[in-house]
Amino acid sequence: TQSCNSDPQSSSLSVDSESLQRQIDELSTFSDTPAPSVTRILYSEKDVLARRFIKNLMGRSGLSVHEDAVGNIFGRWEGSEPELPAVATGSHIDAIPYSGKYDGVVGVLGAIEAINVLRRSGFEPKRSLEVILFTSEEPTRFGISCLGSRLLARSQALSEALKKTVDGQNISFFNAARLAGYAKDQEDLSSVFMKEGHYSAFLELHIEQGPILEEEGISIGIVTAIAAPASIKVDFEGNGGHAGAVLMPYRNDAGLAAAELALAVEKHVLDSGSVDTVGTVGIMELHPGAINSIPSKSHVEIDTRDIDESRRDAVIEKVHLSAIAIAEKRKVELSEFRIVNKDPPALSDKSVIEAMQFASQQLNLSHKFMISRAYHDSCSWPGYSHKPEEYASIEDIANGVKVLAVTMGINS
Ligand code: HGY
Ligand code: MN
Ligand code: MN
Ligand code: MN
Repeated sequence: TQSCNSDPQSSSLSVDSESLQRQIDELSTFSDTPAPSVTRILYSEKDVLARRFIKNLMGRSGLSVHEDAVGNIFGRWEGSEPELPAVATGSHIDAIPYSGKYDGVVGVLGAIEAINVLRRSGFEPKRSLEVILFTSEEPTRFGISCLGSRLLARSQALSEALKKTVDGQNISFFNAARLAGYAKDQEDLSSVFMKEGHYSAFLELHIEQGPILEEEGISIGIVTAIAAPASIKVDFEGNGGHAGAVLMPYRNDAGLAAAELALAVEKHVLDSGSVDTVGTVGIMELHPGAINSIPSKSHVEIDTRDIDESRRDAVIEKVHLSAIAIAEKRKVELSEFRIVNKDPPALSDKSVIEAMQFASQQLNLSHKFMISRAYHDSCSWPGYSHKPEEYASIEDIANGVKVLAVTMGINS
């Protein structure tokens, strides 16, 4: 709903690109690996410092800040009609091992700057505007992606599962959260659950993480849908043994079962016949991990996605059958085949798509409707992401901030 006197005038919007770039660079220094790589794992010391940096910026932008029991952080600009559902925007600042400095970060720092842009333009929101930093969008530490936002979306299943969840060092989710200053003395996460209708709209500014906008010279990608992601954990167990003494006919090698399963994933994905089906084995661990010991255990994690949910589910089913067949053939035990998440594709709301399109037109920015193949998206080069070479120009980021500011203005 637009009303002339409260709409931000797109011609008068100015992004402080220099400060924004400085903030992106500074945030990237909170990392457990050397520059240009960024590694920022949930609830680590660097994550806590980075969160403090963000809360400080939110405060300086006049937002009132609060955190929930898992560390989702909310910065609120109260509207003139605060009882109306707010318009929210935000993203994540956790970074997978050896990644870059823009993924997620642009959607948090850019959102704070969009608030600054709106304030400088003299805009006064009717609905409240909120900037959200979501806890653990990346699955790195506890194996589940979008942890904070799933809880906000009232995932009872996740809330229960977290009571038994540990990281690779056997640190429980709740101990890790407490060390970071969250989940004080409660294991009940229902306080995180968001009331239905709490927000009227949610927007996210994100680098594209793919090559299309760069190749086509387009400023803004308007995401109409996000591909359906799924992840699976698999364990095989065999007898192990001495790499010299156990002769080949007597082996049941859990490592080779894992290797064969990885190739099966690739085969089933390619057999789908669509380039939109993708599958990756990004984790493969062998136990005990010695050159002269036959692997007695292997652990594989599979990420598979598609814009077509049923086609992706067919791949999952075939991978499961392959895991069973491989275990039988190699006489190892398939001790775990666990689907961690199997999400449907997400569709952007029509009103938000239209607002983003209107904003891009007002700002004279070229734009294109796109599907996000990563869980999120906007403009990067040359499509690198989840690695140190990830890059987006500050001009493109600033254009994204303007589109975000105008879209929030329209929606508030
Ligand atoms: O994996 C994803 O798509 C997201 O970047 N976490
Ligand atoms: Mn990511
Ligand atoms: Mn991201
Ligand atoms: Mn396992």
